[in-house]
Amino acid sequence: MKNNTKYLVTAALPYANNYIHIGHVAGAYLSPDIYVRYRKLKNDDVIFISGSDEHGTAIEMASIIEKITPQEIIDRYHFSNKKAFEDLGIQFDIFSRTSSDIHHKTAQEFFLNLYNKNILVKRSDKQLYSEKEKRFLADRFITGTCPVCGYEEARGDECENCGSNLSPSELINPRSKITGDIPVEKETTHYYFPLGNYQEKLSEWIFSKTDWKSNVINYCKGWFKAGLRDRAITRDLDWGVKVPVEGNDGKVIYVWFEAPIGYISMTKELFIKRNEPDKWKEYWCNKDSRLIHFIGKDNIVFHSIVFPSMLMAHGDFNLPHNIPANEFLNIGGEKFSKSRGNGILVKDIVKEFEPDVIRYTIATNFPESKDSEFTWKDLQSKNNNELAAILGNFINRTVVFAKSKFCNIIPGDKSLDNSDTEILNQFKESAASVSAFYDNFRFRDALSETMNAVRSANKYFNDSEPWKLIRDNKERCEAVIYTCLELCHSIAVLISPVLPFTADKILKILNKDKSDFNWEKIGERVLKSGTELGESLILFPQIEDSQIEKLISESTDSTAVKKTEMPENVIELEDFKKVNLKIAKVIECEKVAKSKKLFKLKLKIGDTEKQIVSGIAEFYNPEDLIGKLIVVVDNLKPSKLMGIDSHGMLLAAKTDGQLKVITVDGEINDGAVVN
Ligand code: B3M
Ligand code: ZN
Repeated sequence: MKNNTKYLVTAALPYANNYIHIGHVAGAYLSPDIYVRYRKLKNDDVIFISGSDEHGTAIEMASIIEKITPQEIIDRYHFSNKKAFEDLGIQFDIFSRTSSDIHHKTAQEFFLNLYNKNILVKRSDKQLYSEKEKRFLADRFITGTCPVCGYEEARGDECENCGSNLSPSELINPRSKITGDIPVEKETTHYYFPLGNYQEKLSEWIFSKTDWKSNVINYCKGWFKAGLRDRAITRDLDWGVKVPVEGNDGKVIYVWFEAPIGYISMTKELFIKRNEPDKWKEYWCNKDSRLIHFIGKDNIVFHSIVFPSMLMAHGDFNLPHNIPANEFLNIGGEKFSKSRGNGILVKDIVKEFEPDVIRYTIATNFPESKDSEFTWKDLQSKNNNELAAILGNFINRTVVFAKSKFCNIIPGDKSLDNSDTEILNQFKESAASVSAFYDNFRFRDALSETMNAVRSANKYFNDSEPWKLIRDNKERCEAVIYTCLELCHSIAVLISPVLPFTADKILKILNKDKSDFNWEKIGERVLKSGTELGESLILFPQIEDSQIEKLISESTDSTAVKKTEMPENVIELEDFKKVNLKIAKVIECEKVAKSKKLFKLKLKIGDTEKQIVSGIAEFYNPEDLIGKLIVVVDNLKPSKLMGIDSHGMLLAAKTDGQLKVITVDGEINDGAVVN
């Protein structure tokens, strides 16, 4: 019989537009896997759900760039990522996909539930449209300058540089990501979810959570302070879940609305496969079931604000019990980002190292409260100095002793004394404190407490001096080695959430089945004197400097290769000559009403005057700029920003988080050409 409380653990659904890298693993996959393995050892009723997120502009974009169909893209990455997770021992109960029929149906039913209750708002407004491509440029189809930090490659949905959530209309100098086309505004109709209506209920709910991580709470506070606004939940796109209301051809449900519903559809799918088609409801609807979302920090708003408000609006499902979001794992100081391609891919690293060594290195560096770093050197040192020197050493010295002095048979337990029961009891205490850490999502602390227990086993071995006892007191020696073998079993259980492959190897070495493989048996006596042990093996072979140096040089090389292979960054002189850069004098400058970021400037460029709108208002007072000579792109296609015409763009550079307008000294006349 399982314990009563049900746990529904989810890991963010990775987009099937790229390969999973270890930054993802550290953010959203390894901690839930550890957590679920721990829960299972505690005999808890737990299921672990994830799958590929296969819609949205991320997928369509990848298909356009690679000139293949979205279906080919998702098939490639879904199956590859599924295997990568398996290779790393991330053991989902189901890893499905949002392109499945059951997901389309579930997402449409969810949408209709809100639609039929008149919760959704239908509204027409102007959105960016590319006449060249004959499509609305939603989310990642549009790029432009971030109004918050000035990063020029910000996406329509998010700035990867500063993390701001954006909408396409906020981008400065928007252009098509695919063709560079400057979009026009065109009327379109969409459904909106009235997020603002849920602010009060949401904030009450979130602030009642005393055990949530502070990064999640603080993030939400920021959103509440800014005020929640209606969010469009449909898009003019081909690829996705069709809007299930008549008269909406060519429209799909926004990926961030339907993807989290994937957690529900995948739970349904799991229980259909298990021939218990209604059982999913027990996990989603029973009041005492616990829904726990593991995510990286970039997904906080969708899991703590948007999805919960959807669940509130729907009414049938539980709200999340906890959302233990992680920060980012960095390599060489850079955020792991699949879109920037600087990660170490799981499918590659599992060819180099045993999965448990990778898991251990990531787990000791979990970015639980702040960003953390992964290095090859650290992986080597964690393997050689911790896994091999502490854990491997204890198992090895015990079984080698048993083999050479007791013919590989578990020796007698007749002369157990206080010191033996003490160490076994100490393991029970360790198990209790590791439990408390896991219960509170403190994985790093859980792991260091685990390793401390293994250290204490080594100390017990040393203090007992079995190499002396074998001469002076054979029966005591038997009891000590018997106890050490029991500790090996306890260690196998204790480490198994983090090191599942090693745990299996230890059981093999002990020639022990899984009948006592649960948390309660830590510190208990489960072995029988007189039974034969299995074959011993070295659990953690040394990782040599040469192997690490090779990897370090390969990672530097591959960055170099990437840089030179980046054709989109290289332009011909002819291309540059297309840009008319001119010196301009600022004659007027004022803030654009209702905008925090925009200035309207009047410029004198030789004999002409022109107006531009620029996102620099957070960094200057209008009077700072009047009279200054600046550099502008004179032949930029006119655009409208907050309804105001802009006939060019001024040049500015970002330094120490400040945007500085490029100015020149007075020896140059306005109107002069820059080249
Ligand atoms: N696919 C975001 C990502 O891969 C997104 C998560 C969805 S969870 C419902 O970063
Ligand atoms: Zn930004």
